[in-house]
Amino acid sequence: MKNSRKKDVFGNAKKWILEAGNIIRQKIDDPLEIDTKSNPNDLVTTMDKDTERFFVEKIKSTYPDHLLLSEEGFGDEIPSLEGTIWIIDPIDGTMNFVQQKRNFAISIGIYHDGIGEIGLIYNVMEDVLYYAKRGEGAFKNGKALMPLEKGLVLEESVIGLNHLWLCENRLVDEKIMQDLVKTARGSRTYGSAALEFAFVAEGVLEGYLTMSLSPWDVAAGMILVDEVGGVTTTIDGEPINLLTRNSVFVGHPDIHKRIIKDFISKGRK
Ligand code: 2AM
Ligand code: CA
Repeated sequence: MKNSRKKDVFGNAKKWILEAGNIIRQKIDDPLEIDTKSNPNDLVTTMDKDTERFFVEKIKSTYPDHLLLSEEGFGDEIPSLEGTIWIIDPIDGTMNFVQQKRNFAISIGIYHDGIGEIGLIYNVMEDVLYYAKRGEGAFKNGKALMPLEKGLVLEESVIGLNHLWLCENRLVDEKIMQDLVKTARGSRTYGSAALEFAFVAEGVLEGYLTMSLSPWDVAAGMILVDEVGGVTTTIDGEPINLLTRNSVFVGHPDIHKRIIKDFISKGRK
């Protein structure tokens, strides 16, 4: 993407994400219509859909040549990553939004011919905006995030884990995952993949592993984490395919390497 175009796209994306967040904050106590999707705990609300429609309308009227891949389906059918594609989760952490009215984010990743150019993750209730532009670093409320510290060890790391890993036991041996949790200094489950990526980029979480995420859960976070020297792969260390669901393992490069070598490679089913 050309630099002048990128600046314009970033400016609008930032303006729209803050605007959408502001609307959500104003309506946070309004009654919600809640539906379920793939399972009884996979929630969607009118707010998810209205927020997604807000972005579709803005993007389509401003950039008619851009495409949109988004969670609630108001975007385009995306057969390939060719062109400029906005990959959007209007509310990441919908269960947190419904149950806690906090700890959720709007996530926007903008890709050009498959390359991540711009990522924004907005922690709506805390009014914290993380963003990154490829090659220009990552930022939190305008302040540059530092490159991830060298020489970290797992024994002093905090790892984000989705609880489904431990109880469903579908991909990795349960005992191995217990060993991982015992070896790390601590584990956390925040319930918003986008925020977990942002925390890895910020260096407050050394890794985050989960069984199955969609492109919109990871698109912005991957760009953010890449800018500070972090790594995002599937749990087997393979590249993420942004056209399908993937298992996801994002982290500090040393911790990522160690967890794959000493844990996942030994417990993979
Ligand atoms: P969502 O809130 O946008 O659905 C929860 O640990 C994290 O996993 C959230 O980022 C959530 O995104 C994501 N997730 C992806 N697929 C999910 C599913 N089928 N059910 C619940 N959470 C899912
Ligand atoms: Ca969502």
